[in-house]
Amino acid sequence: MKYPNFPKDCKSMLCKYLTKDVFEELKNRKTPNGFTLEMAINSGVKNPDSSIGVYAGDKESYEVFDLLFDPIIKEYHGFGKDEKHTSDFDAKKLDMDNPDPKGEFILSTRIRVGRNLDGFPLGTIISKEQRDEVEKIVSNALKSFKDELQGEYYPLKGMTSTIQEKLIKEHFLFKEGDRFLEAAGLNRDWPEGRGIFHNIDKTFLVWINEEDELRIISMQQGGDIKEVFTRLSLAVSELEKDMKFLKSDHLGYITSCPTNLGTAMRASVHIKLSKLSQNKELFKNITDKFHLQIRGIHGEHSESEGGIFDISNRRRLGVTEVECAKDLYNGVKELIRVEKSL
Ligand code: ADP
Ligand code: DAR
Repeated sequence: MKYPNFPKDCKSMLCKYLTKDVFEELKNRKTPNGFTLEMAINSGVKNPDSSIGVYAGDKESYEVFDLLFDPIIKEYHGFGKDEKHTSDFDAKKLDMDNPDPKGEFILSTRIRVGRNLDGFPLGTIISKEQRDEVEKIVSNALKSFKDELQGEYYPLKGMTSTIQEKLIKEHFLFKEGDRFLEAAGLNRDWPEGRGIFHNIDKTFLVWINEEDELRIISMQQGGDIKEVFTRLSLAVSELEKDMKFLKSDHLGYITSCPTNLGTAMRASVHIKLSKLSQNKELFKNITDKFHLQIRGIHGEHSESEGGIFDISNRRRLGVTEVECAKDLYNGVKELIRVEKSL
């Protein structure tokens, strides 16, 4: 393997931290599942416009390739290599009202966590047989869910393009063909082993074998962050009765992308900020101050439409689930206060 030929204007964390020395140290290492440095960095090599550019193949990747992952985790999460992550998913600790009780600004709220099964590699090097096994384990467990969480599993294989496009358009289903995931090996055997579970109201959903083996999602119209969080917390604890998730004392829940480690939680609102968004500097100052991330109306790598933005917590590791939700709440309160003042 040769040192990659990064373009001069490459700004990814891969370009920044894969120095020639780190490359020489890591280039011949392999994890117990056979994951190599070349596999870990392929997405960032093929897509030099990546923000991060690196994915893990298993829990061991974060130790075997620590010289590359540690500085990336430090820069993205502000989390040191000797720190320990702690979890707190207790909805009773969320002392918050609805930040937009009249529904003037927030169209909808969505909170998701990524999870991967203990005993399996991550999606980047999982075999087809293993991925099909993950689909079977998770979809079978979901079949027994009751009451508000009761629903049905819809495999992607055999789903009509009309239904697929409608679910994507309505923000319920993952998009296809993301070039970053493609180059990371996460789209292999597509659509085999992939699908979506959802309850009748589409307020509880589980994506199976997209970027992570599970994306567990709670979502609804309006801004009641606490209600969405409470439903998600219940769903995750129900799933934990039937399966063990990959985690470590140091990094919390293990995910394929290092940006999702720890809580693997992204708590977001679709919010209309037509005045504030005209002042890009002020908008960014507020989101930076409150550790928020701005995405477009169709999530990552999409644009906003009609002054509506996807605003979510940026910190996921070294903070608890309760703190992720509070990051969103505190930031949204300030964004609404400033929008009203303009
Ligand atoms: P993820 O959040 O799962 O990492 P994306 O950013 O691609 O992935 O978002 C996935 C889907 O969830 C997209 O269709 C996006 O529009 C939708 N979404 C995200 N936040 C919200 C929200 N607050 N309300 C409705 N849909 C949302
Ligand atoms: N697009 C990849 C991943 C960034 C974080 N988003 C995830 N994991 N979906 C990049 O390196 O830009």
